[in-house]
Amino acid sequence: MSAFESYKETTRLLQAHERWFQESIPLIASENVSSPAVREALASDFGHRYAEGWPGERVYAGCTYIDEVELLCLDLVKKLFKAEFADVRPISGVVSNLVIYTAFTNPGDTMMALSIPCGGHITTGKKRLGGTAGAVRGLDVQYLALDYRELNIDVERTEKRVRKLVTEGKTPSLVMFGASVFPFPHPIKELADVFHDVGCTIGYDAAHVAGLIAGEIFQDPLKEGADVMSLSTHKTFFGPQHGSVVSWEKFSEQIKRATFPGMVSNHHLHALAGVTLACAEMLQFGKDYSRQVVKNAKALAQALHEVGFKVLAEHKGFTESHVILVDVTEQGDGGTIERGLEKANIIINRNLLPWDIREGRHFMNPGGIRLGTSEVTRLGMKESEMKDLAEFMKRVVLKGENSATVKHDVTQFRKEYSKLHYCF
Ligand code: DSN
Repeated sequence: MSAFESYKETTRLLQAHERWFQESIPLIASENVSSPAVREALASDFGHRYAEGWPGERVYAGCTYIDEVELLCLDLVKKLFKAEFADVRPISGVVSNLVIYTAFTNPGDTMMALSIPCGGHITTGKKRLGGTAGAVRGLDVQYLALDYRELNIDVERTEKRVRKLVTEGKTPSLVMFGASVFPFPHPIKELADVFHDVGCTIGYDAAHVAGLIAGEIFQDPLKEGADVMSLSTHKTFFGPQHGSVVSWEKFSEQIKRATFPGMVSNHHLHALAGVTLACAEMLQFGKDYSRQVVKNAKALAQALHEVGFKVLAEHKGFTESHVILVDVTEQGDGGTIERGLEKANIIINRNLLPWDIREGRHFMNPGGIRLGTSEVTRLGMKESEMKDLAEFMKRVVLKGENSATVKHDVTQFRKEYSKLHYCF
């Protein structure tokens, strides 16, 4: 392909992708869409500039307006998360977690977190699995115990594990609450003393639930005992792809230093401007939005359950967040089902169930699928539409209907939901 043909082809692919997503039902729990104002910020001149350092102490000239935006962003983030201190420079959730590891641990330290099959994120993974905490920061990752039925951290077993680690001379210096499969608030309050009493810093990865925390519909980690919290700004929080760390004033210097010069040089100023706009949107519309996200997740879970899917945690209403986990082992495997739904323009992701590895399943063909309702909520869908989504999924997965027929109906259905809600 010539240079110009490659150029044209890239443009064509971008347009084809946009069109496809406008005709699809987006149910990936870690995704969302940002407002037109945020998208405009992403294309602004801020994206061409450098601003290393803290506002007012930059390494470059030309930062007059950038500094003002960043100071606004800091104020808004502190307000939304009721935090004494914020650093909005980490450029992603992964980088935000690395800032926490750098600020609060030394290589070789023990860190506790959920394992990946139990919903943990790759950033909290062990070295042998290539996880960020183990492979990049050199931490010895030990697991928090998960109660499979409750889909939440088991307080009693975790407490025992901490005591055992202390007697083995492996006292954890950091625990990371939070997860990528995160249907219920984690027991920070119940475990805060257990960790603090052994000198362990309590971290919380709010990547998935930041929008729900800001909307005051989920737990408030800092109030419940967390020392520091990392964010992604683009999952339930509906900004551009970026990160942030919030904490208490007493930890501000070590976090600032870990971020710069530790983890970022430039901090993607176009994204920072987008985050600032999204924070203002969240402040104005976040309570209504986050309540509807959770209502939709519960309604989707209930509707899927009623049409015949095995949605986990039925006995506790399936979820208190944006995410639900479905066991699809009776229908096949998560990988095949993900591909089948994609052909019908229903975009979900396959997911390990906590017991999958033990039962010999693999992340390519796991026993589960994960669904999230943030993006469909932003598109204006409510509880009644969740029944339509469950019906589409039933036709593909349970009835084996031709994907092309369902795709046609999904495309027609999506035409009613082209406007973005919860923005100015
Ligand atoms: N892997 C992403 C998720 O889907 O949860 C987070 O980075």
